[in-house]
Amino acid sequence: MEHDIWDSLLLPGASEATLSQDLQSVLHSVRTHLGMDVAFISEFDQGRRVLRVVDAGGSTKGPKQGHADPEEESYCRKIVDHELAGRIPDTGLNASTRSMPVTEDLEIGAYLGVPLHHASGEVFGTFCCYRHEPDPSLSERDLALLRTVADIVSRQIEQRFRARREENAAVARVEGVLAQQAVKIVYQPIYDRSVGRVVGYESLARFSAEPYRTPDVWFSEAKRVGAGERLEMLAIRQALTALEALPDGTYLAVNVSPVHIISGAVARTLAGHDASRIVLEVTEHERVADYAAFREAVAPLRQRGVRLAIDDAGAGYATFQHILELDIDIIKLDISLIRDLHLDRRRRALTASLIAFAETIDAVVIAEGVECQEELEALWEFGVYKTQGYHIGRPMPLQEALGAGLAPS
Ligand code: G
Ligand code: MN
Repeated sequence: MEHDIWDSLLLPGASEATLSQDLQSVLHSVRTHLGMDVAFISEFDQGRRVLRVVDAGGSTKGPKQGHADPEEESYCRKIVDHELAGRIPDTGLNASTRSMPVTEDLEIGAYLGVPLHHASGEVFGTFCCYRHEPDPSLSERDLALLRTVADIVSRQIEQRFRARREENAAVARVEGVLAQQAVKIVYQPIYDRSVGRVVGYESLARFSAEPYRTPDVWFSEAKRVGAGERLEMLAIRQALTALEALPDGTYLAVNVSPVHIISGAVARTLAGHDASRIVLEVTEHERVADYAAFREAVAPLRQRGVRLAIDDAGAGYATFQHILELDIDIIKLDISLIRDLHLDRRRRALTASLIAFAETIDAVVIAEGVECQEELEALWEFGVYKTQGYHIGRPMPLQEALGAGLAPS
């Protein structure tokens, strides 16, 4: 099995260091139950039999974790190959163990050992214990017990390996995207009917890497493997490259997670850009653990002219906490509120409330996800003239977005 996975699962401080502890406690129970001196789990690795987890009851005499011997000279290999029985009550009475150097080296008097299998049936190591003195009472029942425990342990190890392999694959996928900068940015226009033109563009990340996955899947995977900040900053850096090309009087909106504002990463990424043309969209899905810290981090940005928008307002998961806690410039009404607005009294009622709320706190309202003329007109009736959505313009590559003639009827 993979070397590095073993290391990462067993290393103290690793997220799953408990595998070592779990196995250690199983070894301890079995060893004391059977009256043995040493119990261990071994792995066959490139011709060697490596002791991955050892319990010797604190005795300094036993082999240490990591101890390796040539596979061919080990009891483990011979047991797996059926050259040795799994139960050896007295190694001095057994013709092959008597002549093996390891018998003397490790002072093995009595021995019990069984293979560890993958789910596929393939053997990857052994579960063994031994005693310095012979033990004529060692029975087939003892061996059967060891076999049962070994099966449980095999499954446990395999499950942890699978989880770690998946995590490693996720890390590799995300690192691949970061290394290749495989993020494309599309720009979706925000049209303001009251001035009759596009006033801003929301930048949205798109990932071409295989297998195709939506941006939210990429961002949440990156977050899971601890690369959330790097991926978000990559997307923002890429988005910012368009700022110069965008028409005068328009702004660029970027999506950010509050944690990266708090960490200072956003401020560093925005440095050197015209802050007055940047809007930070903070979604309501992402909790802010510490609003005071957020306000503190965002204050210098706002002083430089950056505007703050609350994204997805009115969505099911929105708690309104951001709107209540933060000094915001823009409220973006979520697509779920806009959908069939013209047909739905409840949606209109909540929209009206949010608009009234926005007026009270001097925030601008933008409606997102407008997909048809009826929704657009329903918004106009509320006096919401800043709109975004497929009906106005799809997210597009920069050149296309710049060239799009947008004049909704
Ligand atoms: O959470 P946020 O508002 O940042 O996400 C915007 C997402 O919604 C983008 O992925 C964008 O492509 C998508 N989007 C933009 N306009 C529309 C629309 O009119 N309809 C739908 N279904 N999706 C939209
Ligand atoms: Mn957004």
